[in-house]
Amino acid sequence: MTKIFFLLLVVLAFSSFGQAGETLTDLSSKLANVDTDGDGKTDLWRSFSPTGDLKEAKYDLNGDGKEDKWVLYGVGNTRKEADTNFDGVKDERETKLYNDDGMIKSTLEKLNQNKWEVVEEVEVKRSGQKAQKFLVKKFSAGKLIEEKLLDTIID
Ligand SMILES: [Ca+2]
Ligand SMILES: [Ca+2]
Repeated sequence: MTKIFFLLLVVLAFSSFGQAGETLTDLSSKLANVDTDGDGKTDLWRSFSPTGDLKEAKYDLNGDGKEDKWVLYGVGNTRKEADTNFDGVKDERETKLYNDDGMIKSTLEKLNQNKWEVVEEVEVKRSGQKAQKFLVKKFSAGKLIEEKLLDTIID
């Protein structure tokens, strides 16, 4: 951790980023290209909107220099895609939908014999502002195999 922090300091010292009053955390969160594991190679590429909002993040999870996880940040949604076995083909994707109260639904899909299948859905249902119910549906070969209330939170 100390090593990564030191590298970050070095990167920041020689980068063109930096405006008066910004903290280190602010600066590191705005770096477009990041070497998260400190091996000298970029493994996280990010792009931001003109207003500074994170729009897209791409990751190299196995250190081969090629992207294998992509996350798109939209308005009220995020979409993640991944090549989990690093064969160059995306095989997992997840969509999350949000409203002002937080996440309302997430859907996880996996590629199975060249077909996308929904394997899990999570729905967050709210009753007023106090109760949250997390409903999980699991699928196998396109069929619903389990449906349960995962959790109930009463504030
Ligand atoms: Ca990779
Ligand atoms: Ca793959």
